[in-house]
Amino acid sequence: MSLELTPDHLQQYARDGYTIVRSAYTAAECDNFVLYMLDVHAGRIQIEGFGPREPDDWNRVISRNLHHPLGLAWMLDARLRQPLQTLLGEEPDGVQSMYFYQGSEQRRHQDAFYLPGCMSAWVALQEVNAQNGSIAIQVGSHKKPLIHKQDFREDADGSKGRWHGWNQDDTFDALFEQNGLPEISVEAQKGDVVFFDGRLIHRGGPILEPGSFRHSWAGHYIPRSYNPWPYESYPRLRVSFDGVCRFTPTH
Ligand SMILES: O=C(O)CCC(=O)C(=O)O
Ligand SMILES: [Fe+2]
Repeated sequence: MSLELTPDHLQQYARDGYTIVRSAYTAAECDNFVLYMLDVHAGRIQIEGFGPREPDDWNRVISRNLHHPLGLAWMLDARLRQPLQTLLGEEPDGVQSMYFYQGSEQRRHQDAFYLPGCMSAWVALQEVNAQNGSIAIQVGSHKKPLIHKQDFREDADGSKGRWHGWNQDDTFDALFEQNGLPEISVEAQKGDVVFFDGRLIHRGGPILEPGSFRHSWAGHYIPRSYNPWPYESYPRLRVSFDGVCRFTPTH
């Protein structure tokens, strides 16, 4: 079983840098994940490295080298394999997942700045809207420049990167302005999945109802043959859809 990407999905992804597959997951699957993560949060389910947390700590859960079982199952869900392969042009490896209890209001960024080569599958586990914080994306920005870590560097010979001296968050706003493309809010229903290009500029939109829940989950994937990795002292775990784990070679 797989999620079907229609020609319209493929055209939109190529043109706009994202596409939405509606009702990809059942309500029961989403509810089950939410209950599990609330149980992990409260310590009713105990998993080493994942809680329990302080009652008011609803920060996102980021999994890179340590995955909890259900997050790993979602990251490697067989239905995602074919669409990711189509969009990446190659067999995907999962490199990260994030669980959001609440909207992030994260400032504008490109995921491929943090995880070069990546694309994302972002799933609404409940209705996501302006009240609980949608995600906002700059349509078509994946075809514009990508900010790289080395843009902030000054090399030994004194040569400076394009964004040297800038506050990192501010650079994405500056690039957003420079691109001059429209920004839209993505509103999603429970079970919808948004596939988006890692170069797309996006952010966690404002939350009109502070403290409200916005259960959602994102998986990040890279092509199997893709090796560049900017964090030289940190090996990166990558997991194939066959469940094979390996580390990206460090350079
Ligand atoms: O869900 C959000 O608020 C932000 C999501 C995001 O930045 C991502 O999935 O890469
Ligand atoms: Fe992101």
